[in-house]
Amino acid sequence: MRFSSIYTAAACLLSSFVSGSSSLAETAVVKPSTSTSKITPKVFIITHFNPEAAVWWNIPEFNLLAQNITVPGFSPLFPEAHCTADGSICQLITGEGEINAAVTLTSLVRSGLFDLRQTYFLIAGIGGINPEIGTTASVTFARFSIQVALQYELDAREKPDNFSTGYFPQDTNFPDQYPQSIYGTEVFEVNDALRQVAIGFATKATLNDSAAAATYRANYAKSTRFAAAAQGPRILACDSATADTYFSGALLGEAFANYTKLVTNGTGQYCTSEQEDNATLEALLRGAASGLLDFARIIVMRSASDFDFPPPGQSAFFHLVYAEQGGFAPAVQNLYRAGVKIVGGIVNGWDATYSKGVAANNYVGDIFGTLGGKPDFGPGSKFDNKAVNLRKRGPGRQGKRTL
Ligand SMILES: *[C@@H]1O[C@H](CO)[C@@H](O)[C@H](O)[C@H]1NC(C)=O
Ligand SMILES: *[C@@H]1O[C@H](CO)[C@@H](O)[C@H](O)[C@H]1NC(C)=O
Ligand SMILES: *[C@@H]1O[C@H](CO)[C@@H](O)[C@H](O)[C@H]1NC(C)=O
Ligand SMILES: *[C@@H]1O[C@H](CO)[C@@H](O)[C@H](O)[C@H]1NC(C)=O
Ligand SMILES: *[C@@H]1O[C@H](CO)[C@@H](O)[C@H](O)[C@H]1NC(C)=O
Ligand SMILES: *[C@H]1O[C@H](CO)[C@@H](O)[C@H](O)[C@H]1NC(C)=O
Repeated sequence: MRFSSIYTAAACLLSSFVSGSSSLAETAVVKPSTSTSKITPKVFIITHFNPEAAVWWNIPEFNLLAQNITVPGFSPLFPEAHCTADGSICQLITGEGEINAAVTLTSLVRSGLFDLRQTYFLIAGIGGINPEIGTTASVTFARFSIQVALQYELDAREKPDNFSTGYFPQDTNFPDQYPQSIYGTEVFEVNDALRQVAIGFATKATLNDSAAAATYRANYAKSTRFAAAAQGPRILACDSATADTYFSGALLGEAFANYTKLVTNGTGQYCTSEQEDNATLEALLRGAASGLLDFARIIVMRSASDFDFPPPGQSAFFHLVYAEQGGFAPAVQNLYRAGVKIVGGIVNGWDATYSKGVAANNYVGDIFGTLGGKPDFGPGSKFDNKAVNLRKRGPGRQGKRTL
């Protein structure tokens, strides 16, 4: 409430000047110095809806509910950032989906309430998991974040017979062709050295699981293709796909795995699906381009609440809508269990190590190279020149068919 009450006081002060009313005595208690002091978090935890956020509350390690800070532009459902009393650890809730994530993070970055230049951002959310790579209740750390549904789509009933899926990249005429219309949010790459640090910390956690999750994942043991799904939860390094559409089923899972490979030049390995990360990353990228934060201090952590495609012999519809997959509770729990090791590791090692940052040894940024450097994904030189041209051409479909 600290900042919101200051705003209220400032608004009173202003209106008293305007109206000539006599409420100055009340507002005089506000110390001017407080109104310019910014919260300087060491770690900002980014969650997306209430269950992901609440798992961090009332924990023994720190109290995120010591300060609630109203941030203009946050979701009407989640208007406040939550911080420890000293402001060293904060949390926000974006609201779900790409639009909520982009607007909330943009509002945070531009609020003027926080100094984020040294802040580590820990994206801590649940997602679907590719059963070829892992299982429910696992905690994954992405290097690439891919906006997979930013493609053309035909309902599969109307697709040409030679298409493997109804999705095909924009300005192409067949699935698996490199997209010829680039919006700039297709791929983000985060600091891999920091990812390894985060994985090192997370590995110290004892992961939670549930009997229901164990029962459901046993269904995947019927196929060797899904050996990873049948094992218990783990910490995994693999990439994350963003789409507003909550897709499910073997064919879309495979189509988006193919697309992830395509746009990362074979480097990215699709393992989790979620609805926010690319939007969060785009907002942070623009903040970094304005010098407001360090894009090399972002960790993309997603735990697995459900499988994105069904076990052998089960329909995609039943799997999505009716099956008791059992992964939600342990996945949410594991965001905290793995995440708190990361937060603690960064905060405890702040002076010696983390205040300085973790030097990246890979390309860090977006597909345009906005922050400098050349993307190490995408078909190299072909992409490097084209992206710039496409960007200059203006947004959206205007550039279509003229390439
Ligand atoms: C912050 O908000 C939470 C509810 O979201 C509440 O439980 C807590 O008491 C609030 N903290 C303060 C300091 O007002
Ligand atoms: C796929 O089928 C469509 C429609 O019949 C045809 O126009 C196109 O050339 C085919 N593409 C390939 C790569 O075979
Ligand atoms: C998982 O977490 C739940 C809720 O906190 C707890 O009841 C359960 O005992 C935990 N199970 C394991 C295996 O850690
Ligand atoms: C994914 O790519 C493989 C290899 O190119 C292809 O055989 C398969 O049909 C694709 N799957 C989908 C659903 O597009
Ligand atoms: C993309 O992959 C090819 C080989 O698969 C490689 O020659 C090329 O340099 C890669 N491009 C980038 C930008 O990494
Ligand atoms: C979204 O983020 C993922 C990584 O989290 C990245 O692989 C992907 O390219 C991003 N997609 C878009 C459209 O930004």
